[in-house]
Amino acid sequence: MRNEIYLLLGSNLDDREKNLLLAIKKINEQAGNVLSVSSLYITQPWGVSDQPEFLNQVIEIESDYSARQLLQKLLLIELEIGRKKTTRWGPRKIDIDILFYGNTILAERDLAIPHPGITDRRFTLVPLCEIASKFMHPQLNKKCEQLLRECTDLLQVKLYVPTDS
Ligand code: PH2
Ligand code: MG
Ligand code: MG
Repeated sequence: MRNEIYLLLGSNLDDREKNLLLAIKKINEQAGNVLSVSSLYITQPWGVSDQPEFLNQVIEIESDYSARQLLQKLLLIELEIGRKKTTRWGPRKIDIDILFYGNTILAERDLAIPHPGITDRRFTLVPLCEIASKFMHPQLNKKCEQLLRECTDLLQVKLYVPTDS
């Protein structure tokens, strides 16, 4: 059952590409079926500029878990990959954020869906639009492609071309 769950993956420590690949593998094993994946993007750090560039990617999954159960699974996967406690917006080996859970709207202390940062983050909107440009933001009632056109964030987002290994 496709329920249009979109996740943002990010990494800016150690082997970033490997961290994202491992996250996708673990998500597919433990959280839900991975249905599609965007390209990888090299993105300028947002929020705290004095840190390494990120690799970001958006994926779509389907899952029988509720949004809250899914959050628990994703936090566990972050820990397994070796995420340490860090400062807000600081560097991290892996970050897995729920962007959309279908048309679900949730505003709780530890879980807000849709993710409140989507509209002002080019590093999220560019990979998101690659696989979900027609998806409608359930609170703003605008398609992702429109959110990208209206986004005023100027931080660079460049397609990442993986080297053979
Ligand atoms: N994540 C953050 C803070 N800043 N910047 C970029 N470019 N990409 C991220 O994934 C990112 C960030 C905290 O989650
Ligand atoms: Mg994040
Ligand atoms: Mg996070």
